Amino acid sequence: MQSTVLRLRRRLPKLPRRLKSPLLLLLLGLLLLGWLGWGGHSPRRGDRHSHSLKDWHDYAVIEADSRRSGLGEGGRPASLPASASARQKADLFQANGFNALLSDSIALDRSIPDLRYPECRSQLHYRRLPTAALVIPFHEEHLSTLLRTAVSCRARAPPQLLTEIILVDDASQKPALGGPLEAALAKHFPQSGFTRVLRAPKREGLIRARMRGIAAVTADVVIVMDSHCECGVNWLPPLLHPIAEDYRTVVCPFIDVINQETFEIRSQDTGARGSWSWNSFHYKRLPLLSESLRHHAEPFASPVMAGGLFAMTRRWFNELGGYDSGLDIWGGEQYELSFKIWQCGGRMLDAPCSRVAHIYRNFMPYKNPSNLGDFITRNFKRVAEVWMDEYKEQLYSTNNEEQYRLVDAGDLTKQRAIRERLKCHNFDWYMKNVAFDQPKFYPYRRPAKSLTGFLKAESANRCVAVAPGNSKPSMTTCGDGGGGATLLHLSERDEIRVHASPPERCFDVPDGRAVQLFACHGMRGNQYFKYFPDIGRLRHVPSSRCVALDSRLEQLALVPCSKADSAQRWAWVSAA
Ligand code: UD2
Ligand code: MN
Repeated sequence: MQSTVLRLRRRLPKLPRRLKSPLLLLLLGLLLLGWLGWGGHSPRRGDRHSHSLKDWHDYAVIEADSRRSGLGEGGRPASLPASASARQKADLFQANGFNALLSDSIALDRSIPDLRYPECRSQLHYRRLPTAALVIPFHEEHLSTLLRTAVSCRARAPPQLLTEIILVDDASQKPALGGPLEAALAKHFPQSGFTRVLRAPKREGLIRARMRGIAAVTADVVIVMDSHCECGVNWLPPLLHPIAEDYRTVVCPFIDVINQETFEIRSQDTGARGSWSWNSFHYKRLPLLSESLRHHAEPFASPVMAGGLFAMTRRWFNELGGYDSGLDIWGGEQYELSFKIWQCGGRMLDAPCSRVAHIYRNFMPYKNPSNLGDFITRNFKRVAEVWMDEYKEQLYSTNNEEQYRLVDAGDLTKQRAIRERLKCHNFDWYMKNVAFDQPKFYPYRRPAKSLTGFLKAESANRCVAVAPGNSKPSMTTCGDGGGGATLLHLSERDEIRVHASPPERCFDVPDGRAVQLFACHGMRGNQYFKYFPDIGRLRHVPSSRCVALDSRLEQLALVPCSKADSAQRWAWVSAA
């Protein structure tokens, strides 16, 4: 503060002394307003200089919604009549992952609850906003939930802004998604050319299906949506407003929850920033920063999008080369797009005043092509190899590591060329500037530096014992102070030394299958281990495999690292 004032004083040398202090006060006042965050605020009714802004609410639609009554109206929980067939309900639930039979009894244009913060009701947005197209990929979606997505988003969007809806059929087999879908679209959207259905000749996965849809868009902005959503009050203008200021800003709505059983619509929480966990690469969330808590209706920066719902200019999407077309079926694309948006000079915001509800389900109801192998790990590896630099090792060494190493990520030259061409920041920049508090909530898993104690299998009360003449460690019951277990030392040279028997012997894996004992050589090689205390993993570095309790042979086996395998979890129990 002091130095700001001083700097200001120095910049005003020519002014008469009398004028200096009022001017300073004015400048300080403006600075203070800036600090309070007023500068970044969305304008609202009553603000001055709002001639280029307007209230985009469609009060006729809001009013009509408020007068509706019936099953599921207002997003209230619904249920099927007692006469409904339990068998049919169960079959449709199994095929869709949600109560599709109930969906068929709820109006496509049902009313929804206004879950927004009250401040959103008076938010103004630019009078001139870019046009937008909705792109909805679907694979074996239930007809009524698919139609409801299009109908509800259209009904609550200004017609001059939402100019087209493109549905991309990712090789669905359900008969209802053929002729009946087209007939229903013609009925609900009579305006010629407003909806289009593109049909992929063979199964592509949601990533390439989205790209097929986006390539057909003529509007300025693309809005990607899952095929089982419902749009909230005035959902579109808050997405477009920040984009109108900068075509490289990508904006996500808040995602509310449509209950899979009752179709009730509720909010998830009061908002959060997107993130991931290192030891699963699952989408996770970070708490809001204090500034957003104070101005909770204002858009805020988010490191990662949830994936399915976002608004982005066609121009920026294309400049980024779209998605990596080598990503198959499902998964990882939210990271790919988020990382490159940020690393290559754009930014990503969540807009609390734009709400879209989505049916979350507990299982994936559709089948995936069996010839693609483990496509999720491959997708993750493609993203990590192109964008995450040295941070990728965090991902590999604390997950199903051997799988990550074995999977062939395929050709990455095109993706790396994009990063090169756009002179994108590296991942370290992203971690420090965008996901700066991520490690606080999802910490890096670091190996221990050195430890002394008894090695205990967490899946059983078994501890490692080394008898003087044996060539392999064996197992014994862990007792007080170790019982019959042998004191081991994880050294700073990353070897596991057996203290008991001079000359000291070390864990060694000469055959890649089981832990044996050899004279310590201090050269790492086959004696090179890392222990990750947070996940209890004891990893043999040269083979990228993990030590597991072989309870049948009562020895230490080397197996592919797996998070699910409890036999691979080890605790280092202190001797005291
Ligand atoms: C979440 C995201 C989804 C995507 C995915 C990870 C939300 C609300 N959803 O998926 O958008 O980021 O995580 O990749 O953020 N689909 C196809 N072809 C396929 C498989 C799916 O077109 O082979 C469609 C499907 O009909 C749906 C969309 O892709 O419209 C997403 O699939 P989902 O709803 O099964 O996945 P979800 O919600 O778990
Ligand atoms: Mn979904």
